[in-house]
Amino acid sequence: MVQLNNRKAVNRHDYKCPEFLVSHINLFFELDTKATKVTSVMQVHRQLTGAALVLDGQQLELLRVAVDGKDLQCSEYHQDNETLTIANLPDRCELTVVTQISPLDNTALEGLYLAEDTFCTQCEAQGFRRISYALDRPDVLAEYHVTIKADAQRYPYLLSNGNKVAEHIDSDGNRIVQWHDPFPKPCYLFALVAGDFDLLTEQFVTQSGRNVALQLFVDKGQAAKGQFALQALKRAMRWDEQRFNLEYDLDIYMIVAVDFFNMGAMENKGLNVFNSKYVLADNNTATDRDYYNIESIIGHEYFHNWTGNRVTCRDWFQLSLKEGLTVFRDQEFSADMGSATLCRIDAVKLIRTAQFAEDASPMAHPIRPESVLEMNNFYTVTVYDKGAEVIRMLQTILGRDKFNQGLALYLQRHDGQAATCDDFVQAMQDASGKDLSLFSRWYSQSGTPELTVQQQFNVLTGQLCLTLQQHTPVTADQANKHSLCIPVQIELLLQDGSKQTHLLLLEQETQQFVFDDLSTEPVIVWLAHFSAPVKLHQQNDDSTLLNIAAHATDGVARWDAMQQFWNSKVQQLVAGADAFAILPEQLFSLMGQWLATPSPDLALTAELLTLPDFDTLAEQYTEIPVEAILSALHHCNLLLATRLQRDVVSCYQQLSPQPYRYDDESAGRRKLAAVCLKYIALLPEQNSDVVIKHYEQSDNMTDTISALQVSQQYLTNTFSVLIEDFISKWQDNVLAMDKAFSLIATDRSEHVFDGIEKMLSHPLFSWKNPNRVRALFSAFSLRNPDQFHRIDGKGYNLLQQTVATMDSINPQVAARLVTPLLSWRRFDSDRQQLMRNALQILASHDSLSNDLFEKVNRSLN
Ligand code: B3K
Ligand code: ZN
Repeated sequence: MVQLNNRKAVNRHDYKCPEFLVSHINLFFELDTKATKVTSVMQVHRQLTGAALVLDGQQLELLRVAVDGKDLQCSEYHQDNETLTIANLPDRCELTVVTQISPLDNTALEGLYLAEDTFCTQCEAQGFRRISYALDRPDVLAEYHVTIKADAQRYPYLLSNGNKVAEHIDSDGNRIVQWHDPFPKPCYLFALVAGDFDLLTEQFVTQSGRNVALQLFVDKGQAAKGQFALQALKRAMRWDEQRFNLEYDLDIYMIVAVDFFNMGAMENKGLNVFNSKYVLADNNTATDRDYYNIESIIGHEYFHNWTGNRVTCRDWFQLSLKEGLTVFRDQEFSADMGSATLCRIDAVKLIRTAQFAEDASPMAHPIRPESVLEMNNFYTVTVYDKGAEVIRMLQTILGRDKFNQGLALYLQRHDGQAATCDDFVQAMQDASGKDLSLFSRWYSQSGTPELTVQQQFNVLTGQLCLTLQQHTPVTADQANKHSLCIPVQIELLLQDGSKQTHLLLLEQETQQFVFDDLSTEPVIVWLAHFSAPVKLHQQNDDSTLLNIAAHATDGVARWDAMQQFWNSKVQQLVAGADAFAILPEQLFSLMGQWLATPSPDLALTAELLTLPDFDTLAEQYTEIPVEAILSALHHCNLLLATRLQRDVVSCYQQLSPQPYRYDDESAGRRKLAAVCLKYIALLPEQNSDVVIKHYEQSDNMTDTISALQVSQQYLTNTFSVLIEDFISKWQDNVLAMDKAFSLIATDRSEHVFDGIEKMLSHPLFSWKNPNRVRALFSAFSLRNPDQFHRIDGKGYNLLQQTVATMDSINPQVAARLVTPLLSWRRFDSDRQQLMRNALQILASHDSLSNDLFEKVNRSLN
């Protein structure tokens, strides 16, 4: 344990088996907004002779403790702010603990809280200890019986995990419902919901012929908006059977949508709780992106039923065991449901921006962290998305069949258990017969490996020699780095039009790979499909990259070649080159062709025509040249708009809107139209009419938002008119208003500060609702580099004040919001000073949460 000002960080290597286990828990909830009484009756079994039982508990009022029915006196136990300790327990006993809590005052949204009028829980990672005293650790698995009592009229639905076993209304008008979950689970998977909802139902017949009742609970009046999510659930259930032979196990699967939620959703056994943003959708209010996210998150939580719930984590350091694997599974699901190319491009973008940035930040950590103060700080893009890349690399190395066998073995071996990442790799190794000891370093080493590749071709012998070299720069958390096992997929494009794909397994620092009998020197597509989460340094020149972008079979490789092309161009511009001089004619003619005859995958064409964003470009630099990148981006976009004017306009005209449907083809059409609209808006002539028409003719949220985004970026006056119209139309719809909040917060002009200020007094804004706060402030700090990184520090101050306000309300949200300030070392000295000042102000606050303390402290020291 490391002491940080009396705060206790926990280290992975300090894991100890539990001293006691709990086989059964009976919970009785008497719900009341301010004084909920929780009676917990646990069957406790000693594992270690002599040990005292130490239960976790926070912000609980203790009413009673009894052992085998006999009340304990105060002197027979010890209570502090975080624990309840009872010594001298028999080896087996029934322990009763009665506590009282106030859900109404729980603004942290951890434990039992009120989401407007709905009682709702969030227990992962350590929220259960805010409900009752418990062994709040994932390796203590118990069978739960839950009884809920609440006013029958106000709370027609009283839900918990598993199967409903009884329901009645007592003489006082209270509804009493009992639930039993036959699958032992850790307390982080416990859930309770009480409220009044509209209920959507469906049936699912599993592959073995069992009937499962599907129930989706949404706010009153919102039933029609739940249909898409419910159908997505059925698709996910079928897909998991077909792809991994995994079937659902209970007779009922419930999902509840609430508007107050700290993250996307939670996979509680049989009773998922979702942020309503990832459930509610119809064509008027949801964008194509919203539909995509809903399907993917519905899938993600469902897939956790096996990877997370049936087999859970031994300790929280193993989080990627369930999260990396489940993200991989949801990515595979999305790829099968729609455009696999677009899914992969999305995943790669996230790694290249947020994950690489995290590796370069003070919060750098391996996918299996080593030391943690606040667990909630480690639900990161590294644990989740790099974790998913590690799983994907395993599939690439082993092949899909062996990988599937490995997963089946892992689930069979550890069903009903709390496992480790090592257990997972072991199962993969045993099923495939491949030694994975070197590969497992991906779990313990943090940082972004850099790969330098070179090719040499001997015209006389037809021999191609590839030299690959790896190097992982030091990170904030780890000084020594080692070579990793990196699967490098390549595609050789030969001059006769034929293609070869090869998988190179780089296991040493430097390695050579030789290919014989080639008639001519091939063009090489490196790291095809982004086969490893690494930065690539390669020698391909402009013309080669544009050739790959034009001719590679794989859409991801084509897109990636364009990304590499623009990365190198922006570097040249930042170094002082002139855009007119460095953008080759080949580029304009290629982009012109794409506009003239877009490929059948219109969304891919849209991606090919779009420059990398600020964050992607910034990752090339140790010290990020903010103004130079923004200005390079602007110049390139402007030049493209001017040079491609005719093609853009005619492409846009061919994409005339059709009645809205959410499917791949029409979503691609809208995406390409939006890209064209952006270039049209950038043209020197006054093009606001086209944008206004796009807005006015729109019958769906996607086109509406495209018109708003484009005008907000390039046509300020038009934006003012359109956003006013949008707000008056949607002023009563929170999810649509979140989009307005984000648009206002990404205004590139200094008016953004007034805009944000004004929105803070909008009737729908609430500091207590994470969706509202994120819609304004994450949008501002993550997607408005012009104003966030202002050289006068106004952007940093705004974020600092927001984080300070949030920390006393909801520490988890505050700690997420602070992230962009942590990387102050990546900026010039003026900005460094300003960002550090902002962090120091935060550090000086008296009652900083552990969440914020850990991040600020890591960044400043
Ligand atoms: N397992 C939850 C995340 C819990 C976050 C706790 N701060 C959602 C998910 O990954 O599916
Ligand atoms: Zn998850």
